[in-house]
Amino acid sequence: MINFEPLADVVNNGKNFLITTHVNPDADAIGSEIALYFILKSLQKKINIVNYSSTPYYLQFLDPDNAIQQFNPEKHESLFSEVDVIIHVDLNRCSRTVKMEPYIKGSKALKIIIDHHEDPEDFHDHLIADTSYSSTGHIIYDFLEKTKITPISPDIAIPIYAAIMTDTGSFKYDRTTPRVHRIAAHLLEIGVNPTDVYRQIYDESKFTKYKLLGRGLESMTLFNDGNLAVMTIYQKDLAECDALETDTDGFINFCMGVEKVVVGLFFLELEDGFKASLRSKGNYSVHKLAALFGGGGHRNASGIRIRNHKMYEFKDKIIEETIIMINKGYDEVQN
Ligand SMILES: [Mn+2]
Repeated sequence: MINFEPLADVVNNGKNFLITTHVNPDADAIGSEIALYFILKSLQKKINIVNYSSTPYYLQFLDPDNAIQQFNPEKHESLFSEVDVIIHVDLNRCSRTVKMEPYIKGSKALKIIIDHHEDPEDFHDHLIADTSYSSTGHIIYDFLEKTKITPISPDIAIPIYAAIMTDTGSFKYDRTTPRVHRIAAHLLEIGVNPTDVYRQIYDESKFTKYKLLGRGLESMTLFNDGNLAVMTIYQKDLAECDALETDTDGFINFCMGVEKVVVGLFFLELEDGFKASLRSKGNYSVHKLAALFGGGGHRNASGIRIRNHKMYEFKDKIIEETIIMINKGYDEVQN
């Protein structure tokens, strides 16, 4: 059980807040930022939200005030000395803020992490974290419920619902507990329209995404007797389909839909390196696998991002280590 008192103290006593999250933010990252923004706004605090990445088009509806700014060193440098609190949501490693990292680490502001990933880095003053939570949005909900610091308005309920819905894979992953459904029910009572939130995130995609998905599905390959599925997208595919990195969000799930597959790997070539998304079922821990290559995340969902190296230098090695992990059997820690 998380002790929310330190966070309540900071929220009550802080005056000038900076909120940020990880590179390529998902709906849990953006939803948690916006929920916090409306909480702090209701308490008349000064708030800036600054992210390294721009907000994906299908998440912009979560930011009705257009509060999120994209990081620009010239514009934001002074902010890091002006604010008295920096809150990092859905973030376990400061390097996941990319070029913001030196500014964050150099700032004298009080640093808070609100997160549910494994192995948080020690760069914080207060860690509000628990890996058993479905999402960071879920932690923020509990914070509100426990402390009653402000009522849960629809403005706060919508981004929290989006965070929980997406991080549970629309209420199907294994942290979809009765409690998660009770929270969702409460958020619906407050006024969240679940059809509308789902549609805006998943059913308003650009056609280019589906052209690119075709390339991804075509590339899918099975290894190790069919229990490992690998999908790959190259820069060439992005260019030819006129698609963006964010269009690949969710492609990994198609690897997990294949019978017998227990681990899925999605490789995306980037302009300055590559990223790999790792997913697993049950007790197979892709978090440990990702950690071998400097990545991290959760037991069943992790990521690796490597800059200044070509994808081919690492891809075979990552597949090799995945097969070793699968053949070793279940994660020894879980048994
Ligand atoms: Mn999350």
